[in-house]
Amino acid sequence: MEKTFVMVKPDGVMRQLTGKIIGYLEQKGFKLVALKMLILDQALAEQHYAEHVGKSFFPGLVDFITSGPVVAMVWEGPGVIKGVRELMGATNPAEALPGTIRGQFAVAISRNVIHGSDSPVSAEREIALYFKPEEILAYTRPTDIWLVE
Ligand code: D4T
Repeated sequence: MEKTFVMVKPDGVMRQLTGKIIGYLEQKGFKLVALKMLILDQALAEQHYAEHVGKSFFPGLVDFITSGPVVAMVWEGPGVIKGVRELMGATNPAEALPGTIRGQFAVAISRNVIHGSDSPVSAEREIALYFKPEEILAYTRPTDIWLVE
């Protein structure tokens, strides 16, 4: 089954939005299969955002993402990578549609509450960055027969 990496960023944790964000993805029907709380060090932050090295916003991005706890998760479900990106809304919360997580909970691009992998390649890379294979659980929910054919 398709998996994606999702992270509640330090602003989301500090603003006590973690429960709402998890609830939002749960209500959709996606399955939480791994979760941990951690504070990113400089090295992990630079690996996570390797594609943005050299951009003007990179130093601020690394300072922000290492500034407090994050909640790192793996979610599973049909079409979960694109599905989570759509539920998150546009990177810039000013452009995120009402009803999306960023549309509801954020106003600034540098404080956009949540991260989700943007492709299967990113999902695989990011999951491996935060989780060992044995930390990702396989289980069946009683609701699976009502959510997944
Ligand atoms: P992440 O990776 O955090 O989920 O965000 P997106 O996938 O939606 O967007 P991104 O990789 O383009 O940007 C990564 C991260 O950098 C912040 N950012 C981005 C910023 O502070 N200023 C900027 O101009 C841009 C483009 C927001 C998300």
